Amino acid sequence: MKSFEMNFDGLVGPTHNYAGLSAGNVASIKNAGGVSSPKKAAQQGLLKAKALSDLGIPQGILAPHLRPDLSILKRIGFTGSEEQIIEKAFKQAPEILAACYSSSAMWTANAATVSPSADTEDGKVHFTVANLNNKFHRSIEHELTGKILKATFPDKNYFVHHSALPGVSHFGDEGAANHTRFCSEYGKAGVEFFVYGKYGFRADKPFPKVFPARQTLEASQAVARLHGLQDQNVVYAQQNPAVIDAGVFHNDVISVGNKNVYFYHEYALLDTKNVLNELQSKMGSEKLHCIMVPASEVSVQDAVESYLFNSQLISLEKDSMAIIVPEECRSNKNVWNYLQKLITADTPVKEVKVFDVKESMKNGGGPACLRLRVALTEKEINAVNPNTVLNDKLFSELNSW
Ligand code: SUG
Repeated sequence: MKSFEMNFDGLVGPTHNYAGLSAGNVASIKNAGGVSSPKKAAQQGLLKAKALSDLGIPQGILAPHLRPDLSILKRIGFTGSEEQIIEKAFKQAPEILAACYSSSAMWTANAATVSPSADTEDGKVHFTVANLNNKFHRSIEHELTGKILKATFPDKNYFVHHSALPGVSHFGDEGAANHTRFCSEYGKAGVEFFVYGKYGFRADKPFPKVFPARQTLEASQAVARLHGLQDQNVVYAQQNPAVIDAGVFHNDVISVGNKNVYFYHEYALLDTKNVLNELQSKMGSEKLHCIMVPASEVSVQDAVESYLFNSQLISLEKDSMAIIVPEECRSNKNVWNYLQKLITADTPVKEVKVFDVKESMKNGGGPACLRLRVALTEKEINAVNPNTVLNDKLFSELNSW
């Protein structure tokens, strides 16, 4: 049976802004108070999504959330008409109001963790919506995100939806940004790779000291349990706490995988050698191409500034891949030189495609942050809500809107 990887990009909402809400995310803090253009942001995101769809990669769009989130403002004691609530919050708690205006649901890599039907015990596609509990403005996303995902994947014969894990730091869960899947074909059983920043219940284990680790091992294990994954198809790895302290707040800022390719920075993980061995042994006869980017060529700082690893690795023809990178990779000399070398080296990555997603980048969201990957069989893809599928008509409707 045919299988696909479909990307669901978040449509940027009309309140997209730079409020400096994400400590540990260098771009968010650096650009706090800057002037945003929600319109440009939405158009940049749509252009990227449309270009991928034109390359033959199925593409969906997830709706933005209603903002400001008045229900939260009511819950914390603001009363009156909508205008009065906003006015009072603006006077008494402008930081909280800013958080309630955030368009952060656009980064759908944080919407959920998804396990394709080939990996799960019951043969259905499983979604666990991420609690995003490390940041207030993101912790208010999961309820509506869950509803959007249910409306996008409504057929219970194929899709199972789990609600967010308990909303405390012990179970901090940031969804697909800390999850990669390796496989030979999207429709065949693969190895699900969960990267966590710290242990939720073990203070004696390593953890970052400057910035928060948003994902715990226990959260990743809970997701694997909920999805009915087999131990022999799962690998857990701890992210290097030093890179979190250098601004790598999600694993997708320091590594990315697709099919049988793992593209990662030398310092991404804590115990690289053992992790790679485990990945290869669980992949069985399928050879995993591990492309390690050495710190001598691209520093962690280069990676954080350029978002080289927040790229999308997409499969074009058999065994050939393209890497979708943000403009910032072209303006960083070390990164650009590295990319030129990469596409001529003996790896499946043969092409670089550059996209301008600056509006999102200024909040620390690159091409890969804007998309949720869902591997689907032909039957499952036919069960996706057709109104969410990006085609010429939806593209032009959304652009004119
Ligand atoms: O959670 N930025 C987001 C960026 C998310 C990026 N996602 C992935 N790496 N997958 C975050 O830090 C900034 C909002 C502000 O400052 O206004 C923000 O939420």
